[in-house]
Amino acid sequence: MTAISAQPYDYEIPEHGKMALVIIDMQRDFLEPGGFGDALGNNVQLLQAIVPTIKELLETWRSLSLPIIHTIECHKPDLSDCPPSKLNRSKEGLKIGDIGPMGRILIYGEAGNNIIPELEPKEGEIVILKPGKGAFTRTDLEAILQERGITHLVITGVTTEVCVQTTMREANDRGYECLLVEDGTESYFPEFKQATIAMLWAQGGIIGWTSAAKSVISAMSVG
Ligand code: C5J
Repeated sequence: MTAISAQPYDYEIPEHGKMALVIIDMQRDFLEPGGFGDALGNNVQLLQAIVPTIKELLETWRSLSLPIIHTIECHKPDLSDCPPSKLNRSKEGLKIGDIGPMGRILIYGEAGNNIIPELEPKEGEIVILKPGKGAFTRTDLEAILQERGITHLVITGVTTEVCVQTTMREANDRGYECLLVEDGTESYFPEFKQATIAMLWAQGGIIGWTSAAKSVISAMSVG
């Protein structure tokens, strides 16, 4: 069996079709200049730097006809799926549902809520609309994975310590074998990214594995 060189040890690639690429929340409002993240004073260039890497992984998965999952953090226009505990937390005054630079913040269908054009999903790829930080919370993701026999998740996206880490922990608890691509994920706070990576594979891979995109792609090409 082919394996990906990873931390804390090699990650075995399962049989064809069982390993999905997961791309978390690569949305315009988080990544683009003039978006919500930018308006809050975050350096969105940090997040933009991972786009070519994720694109390369996406092309690899597409060329091998392997399952691809995109997620979008979003809410219904009436906010009925947004608990007060999430709605009321905002440091800068702008809240979910308010008008931001690219439409209502985190509302499905608004311009800023869309996935960036470079990584736009193609027909047949799975798109999970998630109201929480984790992609399993109040979504059909687990049922979809079970139906398709997917057991392994190669995870990318933003932000490392929030939606990416939460999703990986949720997946790990459900029995999925997860690998985070280190240069395929980013945070507005580099120290949070590094801390997340270190804690995921501590204690013999307590949450899973991490690896570089080039190691993933070269193992996929061989396998
Ligand atoms: C994500 C967030 N996608 N940081 N959202 O991480 O609120």
